[in-house]
Amino acid sequence: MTDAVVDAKAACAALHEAASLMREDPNRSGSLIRFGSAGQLVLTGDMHGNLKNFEKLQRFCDLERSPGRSVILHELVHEELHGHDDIDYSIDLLVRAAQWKVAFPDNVFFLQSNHELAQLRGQEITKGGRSVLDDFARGVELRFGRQRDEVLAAVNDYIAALPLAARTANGIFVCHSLPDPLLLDGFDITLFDRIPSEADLSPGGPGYALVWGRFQTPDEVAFFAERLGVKLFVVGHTPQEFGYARVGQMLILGSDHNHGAFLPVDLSKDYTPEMLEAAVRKFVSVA
Ligand SMILES: [Mn+2]
Repeated sequence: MTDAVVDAKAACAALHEAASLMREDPNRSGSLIRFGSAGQLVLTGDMHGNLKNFEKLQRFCDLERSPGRSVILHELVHEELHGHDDIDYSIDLLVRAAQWKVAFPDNVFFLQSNHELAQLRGQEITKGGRSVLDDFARGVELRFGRQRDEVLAAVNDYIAALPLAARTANGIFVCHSLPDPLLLDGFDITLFDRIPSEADLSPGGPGYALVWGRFQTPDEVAFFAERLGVKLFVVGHTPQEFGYARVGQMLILGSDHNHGAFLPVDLSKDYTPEMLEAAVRKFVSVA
């Protein structure tokens, strides 16, 4: 079993430091991070507190010895709970991911997701009849006791600093999801040129639509790719029982369970959707 982070001061420091690194990221403009055409970029889907897959990802990335490799993570919070007494300890993953960012600021990146955004906005999501906000706060309280509120505030600082998307020189656009089909046409793509406002991230706003959308067809994905001038999308959000699925030019990854997957992308290579799909790796293949 992995050691939890129990020092509230250290946890808050890591979250705040990760937040300032994200705000000051030299690769960032507005709410978009840009990657050039050198090195490898490792993409993931929803993690939802899965420390086991996170540790495998850290071993695979081996950033100590692989300065040319970068990794993008999203939707780290709100673990799926099974029994009534099950505790959401996804704060552990969030803090450890923040510490990873602090250790490798030029290699570790995060994106906004609907669960992180719901945590920031205090917006209830019910999973299996339970309140994810209450469950998360309970886990934070069990870990940090009376420092609970300080840690929750640091979590909010971290979430507020998250960029919305990443774009690579070889035409891959990475975000948590895409807007619902009916919103693709009128979607305000200048969103990516600015730091998202509160309105952008509220219901009816484009940032909100981006992280909550689902059910696009291959034609709708192609239409949106054309609007953004990209070739491929890599997203998470829609649960993937077998780790991934491809919808035309969009690959959906799920990284939060034993059949979870991730995707190492060679930034110097030109990918077809089929090549991208063939590059998917399962966490079970990582020792
Ligand atoms: Mn999601």
